[in-house]
Amino acid sequence: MPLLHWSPRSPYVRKVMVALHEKGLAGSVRTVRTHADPMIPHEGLMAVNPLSKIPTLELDDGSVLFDSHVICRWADRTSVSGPHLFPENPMAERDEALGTGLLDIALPWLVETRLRPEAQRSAELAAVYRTKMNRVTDWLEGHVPALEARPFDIGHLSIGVALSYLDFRFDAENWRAGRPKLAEWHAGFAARPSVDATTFRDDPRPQAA
Ligand SMILES: N[C@@H](CCC(=O)N[C@@H](CS)C(=O)NCC(=O)O)C(=O)O
Repeated sequence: MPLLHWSPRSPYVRKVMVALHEKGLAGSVRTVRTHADPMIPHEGLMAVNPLSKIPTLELDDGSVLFDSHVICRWADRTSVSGPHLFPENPMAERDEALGTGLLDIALPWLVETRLRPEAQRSAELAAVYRTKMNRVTDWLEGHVPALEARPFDIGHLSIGVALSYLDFRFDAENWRAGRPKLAEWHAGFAARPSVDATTFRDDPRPQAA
């Protein structure tokens, strides 16, 4: 059975978990809790993914897949059940890039504001991340009719997970304020069984390998 390097804290992993649930594959993949710390390269993980990142999926034939985009595509190709996550419409993958791009802002923002030793934190960088987060969510507020006009795909999945991650780590930013359409759209996303089954959680970290 394929083995997924997994964490309940990682939004990129959650993208994959939601995709596996949507495609009816959640019971066909084992998970192993892997702590991928950007400051501590993980020897065990690097043996299969030299980038030392999760999600990483080890397949039965010994081949390895990363990153979240590639694994979600694999899930879509592997199972015909559930929504077609990667349709011909390029807007699906454009919106996937937007959701993942929001995560690519949120993760370093988290490092900058909470994880880096206080003396090394940059208020300037944190302000840049906040500006970008606000611009992306403003853009999305105007983009809700386009999201609602097409069936659920990887774009909805990626944007929905990114907004859920803002709730998990940046609740005080209150992204819903002034964005009622996006808030309503996200409530519909959060009600999907695949999303409900894969919530973020600050579990105890495993020992470094
Ligand atoms: N582009 C990658 C990003 C994956 C990523 O950055 N994952 C984080 C965990 S949330 C990680 O493994 N960080 C460890 C590191 O950067 O060394 C994807 O979409 O899968």
